[in-house]
Amino acid sequence: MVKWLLLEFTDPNGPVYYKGVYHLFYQYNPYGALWGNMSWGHAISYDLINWVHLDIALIENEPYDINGCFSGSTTILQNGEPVIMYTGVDTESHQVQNLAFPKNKSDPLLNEWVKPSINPVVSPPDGVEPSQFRDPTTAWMGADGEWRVAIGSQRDGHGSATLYKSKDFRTWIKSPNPLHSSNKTTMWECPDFYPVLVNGKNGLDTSVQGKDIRHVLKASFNDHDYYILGNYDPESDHYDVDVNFLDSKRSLRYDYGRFYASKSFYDSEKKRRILWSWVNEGDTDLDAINKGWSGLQSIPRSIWLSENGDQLVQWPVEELEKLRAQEADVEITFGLSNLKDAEVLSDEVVDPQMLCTQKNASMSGKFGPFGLLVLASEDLTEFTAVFFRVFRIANSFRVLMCADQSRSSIRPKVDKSIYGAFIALDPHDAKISLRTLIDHSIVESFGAKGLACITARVYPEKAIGEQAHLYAFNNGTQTLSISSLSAWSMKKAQIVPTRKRRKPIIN
Ligand code: DQQ
Repeated sequence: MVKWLLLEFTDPNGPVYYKGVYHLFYQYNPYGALWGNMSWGHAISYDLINWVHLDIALIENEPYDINGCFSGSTTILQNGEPVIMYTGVDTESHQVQNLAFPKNKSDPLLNEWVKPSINPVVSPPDGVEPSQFRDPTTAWMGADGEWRVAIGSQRDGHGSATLYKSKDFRTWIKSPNPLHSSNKTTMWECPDFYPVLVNGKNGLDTSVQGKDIRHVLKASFNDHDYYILGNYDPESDHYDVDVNFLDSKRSLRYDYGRFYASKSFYDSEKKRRILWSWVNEGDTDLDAINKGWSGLQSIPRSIWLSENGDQLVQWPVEELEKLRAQEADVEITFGLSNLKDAEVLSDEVVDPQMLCTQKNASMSGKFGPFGLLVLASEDLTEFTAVFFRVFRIANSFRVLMCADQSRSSIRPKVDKSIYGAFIALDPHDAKISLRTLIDHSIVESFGAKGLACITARVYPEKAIGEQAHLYAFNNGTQTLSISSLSAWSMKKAQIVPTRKRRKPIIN
């Protein structure tokens, strides 16, 4: 949704708040609209909405990163100085971890970055595949005052977060045990490890330990960002998880649509944790070349633990409301009654995406489908439906949230998947809300106040600009009420390009 006309643009890297300025670095190809020549682009903002692009922060120009400056993180050291740790792909295509320091730490814009001569500071250890060892987390300090960092790794074909410790952030020693691993997944890309409060929406700095805190581990694999919850002991570095990745009937994901390689950071100004993610394209490589760019960043989301502690909740940062004038940010709440009559779902383990595909927006049911048709052409030959269905499983109620792209465009060869997620419904509070942020080719939806999120990429041909309509609908037999509906059109965020650009290489 924050769109940057930027050639190829993927993972958010090292987001940080420093001296009153938000910084977002990102995987960037300065020479083309497809993946390659990975460097760190750099943009800054005072409000997370309007952005100015600065010159590229890191380019692949040293033996230890000559084949790419891959993803990584920023940590604020105890003296207040930021340091980047990123993955370099070296001359042998091995993945090593490197540092970069600001040239002038009193510059709030952090315009220039210097790679120290001690790079690389970490090389692939025995047992880890040298081409699968990347994406260091933001570091945190343990009970002994030493820094820790976890690095995405693949061991014997399985995902793992290798743990390193350091007294000075320069010399890193591998810990005997990984922070965590799983034999059900392959490589973990872009791991993220951070504390969350058991009660409350405030975020925490990565190094905060103590009572009433739980730890989230996110890993990117199988094209999705999965997370688990657990208790971390800062003395032993033992991470005791509730349920490991892919071990439960219901694996937790940040988003059930297009959302990958995300990274969070602690905003010390507003005491919140903010999540960024790469939203990739659903059209073809040729489309990317023709339009000259590919890849979006999601709207930044605040993230915290739900009241019952079962999962995370996400909500667009409050600054987004500054852009509201009247209709591409829609909030609607549906009131439900006679829930006992809801359709029965016998199989609790059914895949929500499959269920949304079987029961798409045009298939009438009892409670639902009801929701919004967005980016709809007047003749309804194009629309994206974001909707709910309510089911009963024994004595509990489950809401199925779907984003149906099957009719989103008359264009062939663009992805038209139907996405789905489940949300538990409290029968004593029988209403369900939906907030949807809509831009030309992206629809970001937040169900039940952020308990389930689905990001869709759609490419309408007719439902563009003034021709894009919005409808609320109910195709279920059960009557519902709309207890609130607000819609705002959004002003354009300002994205200021850098003046200093590298010239493309013409072969
Ligand atoms: N993208 C980066 C890697 C990371 C992957 C390379 C995830 O560091 O693992 O561009 O999208």
